[in-house]
Amino acid sequence: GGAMRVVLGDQCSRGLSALSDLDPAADVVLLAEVEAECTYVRHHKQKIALVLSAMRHFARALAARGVRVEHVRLEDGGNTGTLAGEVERAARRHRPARIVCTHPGEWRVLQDMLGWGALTGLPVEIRDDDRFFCPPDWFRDWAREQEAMGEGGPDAPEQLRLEFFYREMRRATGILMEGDAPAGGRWNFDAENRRRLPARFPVPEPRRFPPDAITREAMETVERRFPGHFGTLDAFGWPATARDARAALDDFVSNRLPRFGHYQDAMAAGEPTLFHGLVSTSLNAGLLSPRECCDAAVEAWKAGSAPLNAVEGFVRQILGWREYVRGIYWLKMPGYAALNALDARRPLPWFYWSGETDMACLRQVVRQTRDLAYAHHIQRLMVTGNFALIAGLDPAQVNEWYMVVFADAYEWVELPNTHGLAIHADGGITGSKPYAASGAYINRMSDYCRLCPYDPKRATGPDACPFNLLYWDFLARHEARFAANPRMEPALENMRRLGPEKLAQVRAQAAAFLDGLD
Ligand code: FAD
Ligand code: DLZ
Ligand code: SF4
Repeated sequence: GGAMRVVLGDQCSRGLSALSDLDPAADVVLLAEVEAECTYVRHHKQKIALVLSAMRHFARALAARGVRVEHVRLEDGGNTGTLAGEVERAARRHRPARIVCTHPGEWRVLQDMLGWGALTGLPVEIRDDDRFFCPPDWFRDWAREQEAMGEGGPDAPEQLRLEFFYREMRRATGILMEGDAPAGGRWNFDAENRRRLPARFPVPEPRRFPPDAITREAMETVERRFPGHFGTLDAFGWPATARDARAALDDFVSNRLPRFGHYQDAMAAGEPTLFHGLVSTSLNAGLLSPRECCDAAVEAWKAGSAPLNAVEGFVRQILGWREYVRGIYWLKMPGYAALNALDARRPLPWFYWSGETDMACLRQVVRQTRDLAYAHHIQRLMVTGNFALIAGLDPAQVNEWYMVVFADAYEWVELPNTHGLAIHADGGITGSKPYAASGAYINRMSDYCRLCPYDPKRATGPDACPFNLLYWDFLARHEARFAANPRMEPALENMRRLGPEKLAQVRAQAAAFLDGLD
């Protein structure tokens, strides 16, 4: 017997390690659509449709190359509904000599996979997922070194910082390097990447990919099987094949990358995507490689069609942040998911699902998320994330929300962004200080406040912006903890400048606002 090679829904990559030495004469490839993966969180309808469509396209492409493919569809009779159940069933049918897999993206699935050997009585080989730049072991060693160098010793998590990691990755890959030096003489052009979008600034429509017959069928399956899941399918336009994913990347590089840098942190009403790449769904499902993305951006810079600040900014997100959060995830799981450093306990307000709130910024972001399964980084971090942080929302519920609502959500990337960057539940493993901000930040970086009944300049009175109330209340609530962090000193200083009387007034109003949320 040959090998049974298991391909998960986010492993639809030609170069997948589990397929590298495939013998079409002897081997079989298993792709299993299963209920459990569609419902372990109630994913956005677009995410499920995308993954099912990608699996169906991929299975077809393999079969067209003469590979024996066992593709179990969600609605096939006898489908056990779980990955383990389908692996066992397929092993009984095909009697392979061994099972070959690629390391899964989620800790939960790894635990499952580690049991497949006992379940089938077959040897199971789990290969590294080499679709990333940085192997988890390499990250582990790097993190240990950083911790050892930190003044606080091995328990000082503050030493794991993106910037240093990113430079190592630049050196290791040679991307945007000129010999030993960073291209253009600087590692980081962030300071140039914080512009507000000028009024009536033209924003190109990103290319959408109208659903083909396979995607339409996947969408019908989703409507039939998961009608109660969050979100709508009407605007589905994600690429579901490697070829379309590449076309989407090219569309970004030609039409949006040149302005990606300057407006990376901007937000604008009615502009859900601005100059962003829209590549995360493809990257995470395996339709696009991170190397391809970085190379395409660097090519544009070399050809003179995109400036370095934009190209470096984009490369940093993929070569830096994406790899960094994955490293943190595998270093810190499973404990990471349960962290709650700020002891946040408040339940997630209903408007996160309904969009029914008079806060214009939150309304815009939640509604576009429902319709598109997408929000860009600053919306995720500084609107829904910031509100969750300063309102003290329960990390487990916040985490679940982020897993549910986005088409690119997989726990390895979602969890460190949520528990780390957005709500600081990890106490500083990912970033050295919480990204807490008042309404002034949202007002500076967007035009949302013009649509809002609240006033971003007020912190008391009936039209005080809730972000202001909650921001000051958040700082006061955690003053003792934050006083130990020098990076929080300027914020605490501003808070103290309000004076005890005004602060008490703001906090009383914050308490009333929070009571009204439940
Ligand atoms: P662009 O802005 O064009 O960036 C290019 C690429 O860089 C992205 O596609 C992504 O692959 C990578 N990238 C950018 N920022 C990050 C980051 N902070 N971490 C990891 N990769 C990054 N990204 C996900 O892919 N899945 C998630 O579930 C997810 N959840 C998030 C939750 C929160 C609270 C926050 C603050 C961020 C989250 N991100 C997540 C990161 C980021 O917001 C998205 O990757 C990005 O918005 C995707 O859109 P884009 O492709 O247009 O990105
Ligand atoms: C996300 C997802 C969905 C919705 N459905 C399936 C599926 O039916 N079969 C499958 O193999 N994978 C699916 N996936 C992707 C897995 O959830 C993903 O592989 C794990 O979360 C690990 O990243
Ligand atoms: Fe959001 Fe406050 Fe601006 Fe309203 S005023 S849009 S709540 S930041």
